Amino acid sequence: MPCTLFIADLHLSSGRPDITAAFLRFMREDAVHADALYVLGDLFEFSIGDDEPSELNRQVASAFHACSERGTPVYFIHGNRDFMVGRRFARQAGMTLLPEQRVVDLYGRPALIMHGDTLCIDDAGYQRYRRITRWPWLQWLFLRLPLRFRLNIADGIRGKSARSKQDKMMQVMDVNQAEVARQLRLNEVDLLIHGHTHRPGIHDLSIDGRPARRIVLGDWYTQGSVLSVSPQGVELQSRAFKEQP
Ligand code: LP5
Ligand code: MN
Repeated sequence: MPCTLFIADLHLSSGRPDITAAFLRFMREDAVHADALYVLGDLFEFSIGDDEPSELNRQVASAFHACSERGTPVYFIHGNRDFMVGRRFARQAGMTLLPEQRVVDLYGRPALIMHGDTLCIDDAGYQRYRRITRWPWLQWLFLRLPLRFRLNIADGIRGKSARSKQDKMMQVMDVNQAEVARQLRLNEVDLLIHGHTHRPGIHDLSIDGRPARRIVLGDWYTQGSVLSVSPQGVELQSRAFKEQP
């Protein structure tokens, strides 16, 4: 049966080989049979530039490349943790970098896809930080720093972010419903697919009296989370991690 797959928030890192193994298995066993694979951000725990020599980056690029070679195109939207993934990695992975949001056609039904962090507009501190770190000249400068410096800066931001999250209410870190409705109206769609909040679910909404749907992908901390969309409908699936021998 034809299907299009969506994943997000894998947070791949060298410290979690179990997640990497589950991801590579998903690429070999599932992704290659799909019409397309969309990665909606936070594939990596963090990224400090494509020039980082890492075995993990090489493995991921090669898995994506093999998938697209076998006929399944791979599309990537940046998350708040891997927005420094650039054109060089995309080329190595044979994947297409998409802008931060995009309307795609899913078997005749248009859907708006994004990472989801831009919907969390009540998190003012984060939105300010986000705007600053997207300045092209700041990224240009950052990429010219030695890798060790960049790693230190990333560690600093990660620490500050983790501390500031402790003081934020869960509601502030979730999507703003008015912003969800605004985006659905603006893009003239009734389906929104995103990740980021790590609160998987399928939410049926009513926008101006018309039915709409918001699908949230789950993270890959304890199991895989995959959205499969086919002409028959949508299914939010999980993939158990294999027991370590
Ligand atoms: O991802 P999650 O759920 O843990 O938290 C996010 C928000 N936090 C972040 C920070 C990232 O996790 C850090 C990733 C590091 C990437 C590499 C750095 C490359 C830098 C390149 C610069 C050009 O996204 C968190 C949200 C939460 O989601 C829920 O939505 O609340 O946001 C914060 O906690 C942010 C704080 O509110 C503010 C942090 C200020 C940091 C100040 C650093 C100054 C910038 C300097 C730039 C060089
Ligand atoms: Mn995120």
